[in-house]
Amino acid sequence: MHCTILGAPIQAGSGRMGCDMGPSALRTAGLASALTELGHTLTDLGTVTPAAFRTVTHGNAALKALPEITAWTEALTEAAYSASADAMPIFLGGDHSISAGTLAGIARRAADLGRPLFVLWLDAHPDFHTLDTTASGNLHGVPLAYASGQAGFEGYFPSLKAQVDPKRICALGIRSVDQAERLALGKAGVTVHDMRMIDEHGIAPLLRAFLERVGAENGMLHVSLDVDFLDPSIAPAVGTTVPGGATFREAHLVMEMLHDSGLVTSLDLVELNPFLDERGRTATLMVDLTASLMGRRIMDRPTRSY
Ligand code: Z70
Ligand code: MN
Ligand code: MN
Repeated sequence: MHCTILGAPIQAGSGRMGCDMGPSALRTAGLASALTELGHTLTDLGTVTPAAFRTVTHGNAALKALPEITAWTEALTEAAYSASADAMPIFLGGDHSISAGTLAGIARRAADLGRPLFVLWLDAHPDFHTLDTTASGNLHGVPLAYASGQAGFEGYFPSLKAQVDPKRICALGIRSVDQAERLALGKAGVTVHDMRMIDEHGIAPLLRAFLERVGAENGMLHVSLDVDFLDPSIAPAVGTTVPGGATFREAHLVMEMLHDSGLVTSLDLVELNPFLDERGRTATLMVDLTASLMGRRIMDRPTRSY
């Protein structure tokens, strides 16, 4: 497979500093060689440049860095659209606000190709706030709501050329949800597999059911991997740790199943804050998980088709 790597060093969406070092840490942890060792070719397109900042005011006084995030979203939408023309783009955050742009661009690509776009959101949080409902004002809490066309972004974020159908989103690993998000997710019809579901059923059947849907519709699949999907004991380098996350084995299993499905067409690696890491272990884990998604395996086995 041919991959393109794009750095999106945004940190203003997380409300603290450090995520701007994420792309650098992922490269240092050996992302490129992990991919080439698996036989993939890649082009590192470097760092995306945000559009010019506009002065904007919004009634929600809690909002942080709105001009900066909208400027990045504008540039990332274009970058994601271009990068998905003939390769699998891998977007290096940066906090999760990068996905406002990556999803908007990929959705436009999918619309061009006439294929349905599915999204697997691997995160402790659903990031389904609107500009009106976020209480923290941290815009890494809104990308999924924006890209799936929820109301309240008009006039602030770039208008969407194509949106993600909320019914084609599966959020997995969720364990921190605000009340406004809970209501909006239900209303929009997003599939949310929270930690209780994972504990009751196991992660594999939940993912398999989703992959079967993607395969049945010949869908494209965008995977958005937030560091805090993982348990903080194995992934300390994140500003918003939530206990009870995915284990090392669950996370690798998800990635291996994604690889076997052959369905993944784009990937976000987000929320890595290298300032909070312990000797690069979280960056290394994120690279290892990417390698599993791209075909690294313990033993050869027959692939499963969906
Ligand atoms: C909370 C908020 C969030 C990521 C934390 C948390 C949002 N719902 N998103 N980490 N990636 O502040 O809106
Ligand atoms: Mn997130
Ligand atoms: Mn999160």
